[in-house]
Amino acid sequence: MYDAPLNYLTGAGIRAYPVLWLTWGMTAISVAVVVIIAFLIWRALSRHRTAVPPEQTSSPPVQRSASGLGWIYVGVGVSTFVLFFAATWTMYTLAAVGPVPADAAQTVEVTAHQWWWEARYLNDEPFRIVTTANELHIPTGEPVRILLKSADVIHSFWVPALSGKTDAIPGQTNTTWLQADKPGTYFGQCTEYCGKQHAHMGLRVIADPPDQFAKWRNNQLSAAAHPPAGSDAERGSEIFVARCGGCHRVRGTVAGGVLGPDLTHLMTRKTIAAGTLPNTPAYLSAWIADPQHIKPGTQMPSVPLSGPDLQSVRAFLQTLS
Ligand code: HEC
Ligand SMILES: [Cu+2]
Repeated sequence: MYDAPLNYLTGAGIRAYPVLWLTWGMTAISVAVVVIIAFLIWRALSRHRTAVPPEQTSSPPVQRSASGLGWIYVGVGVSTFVLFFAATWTMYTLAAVGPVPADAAQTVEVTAHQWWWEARYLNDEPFRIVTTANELHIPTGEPVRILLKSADVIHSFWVPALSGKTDAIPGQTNTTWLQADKPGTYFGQCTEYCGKQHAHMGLRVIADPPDQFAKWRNNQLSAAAHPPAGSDAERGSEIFVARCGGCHRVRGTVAGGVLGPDLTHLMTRKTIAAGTLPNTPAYLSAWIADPQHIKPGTQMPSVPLSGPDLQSVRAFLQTLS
């Protein structure tokens, strides 16, 4: 349920531009090759040998000019040049966009899970580390270093409008980077088949102007506020700790699980379950009631809850802003 396509024909950052030039350049070269070859085939097919005039008894010997062979050398020469040029351009582009710029101030450790993305904004001071899922906020106009890990199988991280693909491989940390020069939401997707719900492993990169990004980050640093005493949400928080806290963390409560996404600021996310559903109260209830129906095979089990308990848990989740 993504509201924008994974468009790789446009982009918005210093890392994306050289790749875009290459994409369009290669497309132009390929189209030119097809057009030229098609033209030559058409020329060859439409050439007729001149008919033998009726007064002549035998046809003249076929004329083959020796210079015809010369065209083979021209063809081989042009092809070699074009392929060499394309290979050099590709290597040049790879070398230009590969290394993380030295001024990358922000490092985000992104761990791919079947089938969602965990993002930890690293910081020298451990209490300033922010953890979120599936929706990465980045400041515009700044390079952001991404350390890619995998918790299980091979996945691949791709936000086409910002950067090239990089694999997330178990037991290994791959480095990539992103830079968005315009504010907006950039869509990404796991691009290495990783199991049943591979298609439901989307991510979003939300580029905010630096002051808004700082606000977002400060809010993410705060722990969840305790719901008002005696409220439905408070009852929900107790059920949550007991039934969900083994897998989910909500800072400010004793729920400290790490198998599922950190839910401390769940309400700041636009989607749930890696872009599968919009984050609305109705979908939230539907997800908690039966995640296996929505995303069969997901690592979140369907936890049996009574109607009123589900209601309370949702009321608690809705306080997590
Ligand atoms: C066995 C571990 C486990 C338990 C127990 C569990 N969850 Fe989950 N939960 C997960 C995993 C894993 C995901 C990610 C699923 C995905 O996107 O494929 C998830 C996703 C979610 C999400 C979506 C978060 C997001 O940002 O996408 C919500 C909300 C959620 N769980 C709520 C709950 C609630 C409420 C309970 C208790 C009733 C619960 N979970 C119990 C593992 C668990
Ligand atoms: Cu995948």
